[in-house]
Formats: sequence, structure tokens, C-alpha cells
Amino acid sequence: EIPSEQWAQVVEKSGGPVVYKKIPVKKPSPDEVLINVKYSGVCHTDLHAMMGDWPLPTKLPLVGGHEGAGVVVAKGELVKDVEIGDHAGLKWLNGSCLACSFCMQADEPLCPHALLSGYTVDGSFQQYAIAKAAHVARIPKECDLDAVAPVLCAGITVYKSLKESGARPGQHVAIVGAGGGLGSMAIQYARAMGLRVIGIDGGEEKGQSCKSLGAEVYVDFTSSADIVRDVKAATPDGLGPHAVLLLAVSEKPFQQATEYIRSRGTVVCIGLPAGAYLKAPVFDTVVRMISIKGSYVGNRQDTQEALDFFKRGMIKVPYKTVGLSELQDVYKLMQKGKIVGRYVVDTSR
Ligand code: 8ID
Ligand code: ZN
Ligand code: ZN
Repeated sequence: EIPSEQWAQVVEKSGGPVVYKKIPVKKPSPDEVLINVKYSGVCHTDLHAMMGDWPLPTKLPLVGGHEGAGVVVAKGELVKDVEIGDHAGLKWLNGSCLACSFCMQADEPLCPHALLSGYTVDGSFQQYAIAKAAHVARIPKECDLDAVAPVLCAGITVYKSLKESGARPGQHVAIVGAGGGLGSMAIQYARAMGLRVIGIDGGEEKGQSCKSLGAEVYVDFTSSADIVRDVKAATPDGLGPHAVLLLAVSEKPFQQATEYIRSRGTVVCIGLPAGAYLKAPVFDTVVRMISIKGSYVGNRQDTQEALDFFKRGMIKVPYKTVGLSELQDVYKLMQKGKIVGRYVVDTSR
């Protein structure tokens, strides 16, 4: 009942576009599962991969996608704790060695042998995708597979980054890029974790979305005359937020964040604009004791915790569903910064 051929969106050359075509269905190796992907979120990372934005080459031809939610339909003989029929998620970290010092300490995203879905191995923009069983997300049966898909990268990543920020309940976090895919999730996770949110993005539609998701203040970077002043003014004592999550696909806010972060606060870099650099004044960083760090997806435990928030009904993010065949149109909207929340593709059309 597993077909030998399937529909997929394939990047055939760096720069794209994606080509909707039939390709063979692969068989899982002994430690792998085959997931019948029902829905996949579209992350900005998938666009970076197609455009060749980063200093790490992708495989080619490439099937992108790393927010794939579906049903396990086949498994290798070594797979003991995932069953056929289980709901499972293909995430960015497709597999890791499980033996290096990072894997041993549950820092598996840092594994030097990591396999990346939709980047170094084929991902979820196909109907049947392969993943290492140890790393697939265990999706509870009560979760709708379309709504849960964006949790598999966006949700895990922002949840982890909020933990990395060290922000405590009642404190303020500024979310830069708050109207996008990661940003919308970040507002909801921050609220669920007891934090107070300042959303920063561009345009009225994103502003309304940020507010409805739980941001107390929205700062519009396209119309604000002084972003630093506006962000600081959004905290009761005017001294700025305790944490900043940088999710934007633009270098500018990476240069601004140290100006409005509170003293002893933490700036967390998550977005990956092409060729971007961080810049911060040494003097301020020292005398205001500012921390600047990166955060990269999450480990298996973070994954299950992020899913648990979703299962308990605390994470509701706007998404639009279109056919997998329409992926290139989604990329066009994404390139223009026009997407509020997430797009999810339905692999059946
Ligand atoms: O593990 C990681 N670190 C990780 C995981 C997943 C994704 C990192 N990412 C990276 C992606 O590769 C991408 O670079 O996070 C970035 C954001 O991904 P996304 O949320 O999927 O992208 P999006 O939906 O296009 O949202 C980006 C938002 O940034 C806003 C845009 O308006 C959009 O809403 N934005 C921009 I562009 N410039 C801005 C600015 N100056 C800005 N918002 C505020 N100020
Ligand atoms: Zn992603
Ligand atoms: Zn490892």
C-alpha cells in the first residue's frame, strides 16, 4: 500500500525555483522510519536553503521542508519505540550520531555529524519522508496534524530560545519579527511561560496579529521614528526588556538590540539573514553587563516539551493551508515579507 512513486517539490539548482514532480519513495534503513507526511509548515529556512544564502552547501537535487507532520508507515528492524500508525514529526534535526560529547549531553543540534532535514537530507515537501527514529517528534494523537506542523521547527526553536534567554515570569521580552512564523509562535510560548511581550515587526496587519496573540505593545519598525526609545518606553520603568529574541531576516535589528536591552539582559540571535554580522559597542556591553548569544532549534526533550504546550491548547498561531503544488507562491510571499504567521502545505494536492 506504500506507492513506489510520490509527489514532491524539488530544488534542482541553487536559487530555485522548486519543481513539482514525481520522485521515487525511499525505503527506511534499519534505524529509520518512513513518514507519510500529511502537512508541512514552510519555514524561512527553506527559502534560505533554496537561495543558497548560507555558508553551508545543501544537497542537490533537494527536497526541502522540516516541519512535516504525518503517520509512520514503515520502519527499520532496529526501531523499537515507534510503531506503524503512530503520528510523528520530521524536524530540522533529522538525525545525529548520539555518541559525541554534544549528543551525550543532549546538545544534539551541535553534533558534528548532524543530518539536517530539507538541507543535507531530503525533507518534508514530499508525501513520504525518511527520518532517524531516535529524533522523530512523537506527536500526540489528539493534535491536528496541520495545526501542529509549525511547532516542529518554529515552536521548538522559539521555546528553546526563551529558555536560553533566562527571562523569568513577569519579565519583558522583545520579539523582533513577531508577526512572522517564528515570531507568532514566540508570542504564544512567551505568554504561556508567564512573560510580557513587546512585539516588533512591520505593518498594521502584523500589528493586529501580534496584539491578538498576546503582545502588550507593538512597535512598527516601518513607521517608528525611534525604535530604541519606543521599545524602552514599553517597559514600566523605561529601562528596557530583560530579553530580546532576534527572529528577523534582516541585519539592522541585530545592530539595534543592544541599545534597548535592559542592563544584565540577554540578546538571543535566532534569525539567520544572509551574510549578516552582529555589532555591539564594547563599552555598553561591559558596563551594562549585556549577554549576547545564539540559539539553534532544540533537542529531543525540548521537542516533547514544546509539543506538550501545544497539546494543552496554549499555542494557537494563525496559519493558512495551501497545496504542496503551490509552494513556489508561498516563497514569493515570504520573500516580500507578506506572510502573517505560517503557511502549511497539504501534501495531497
Ligand atoms: O534554530 C534557529 N536558530 C532557527 C530555526 C528556524 C528558523 C532559525 N530560523 C531562522 C530562519 O532561517 C529565518 O532567518 O529564523 C528566521 C525567521 O524565520 P521565519 O519566522 O520562518 O521567517 P518569516 O515568517 O519570514 O518572519 C520574519 C519576520 O521578520 C520581520 C518580517 O516582517 C517577518 O514578519 N522583519 C524583517 I524581514 N525585518 C525586520 C525588522 N527590522 C522585521 N521585524 C522587525 N524589525
Ligand atoms: Zn525552520
Ligand atoms: Zn553527535
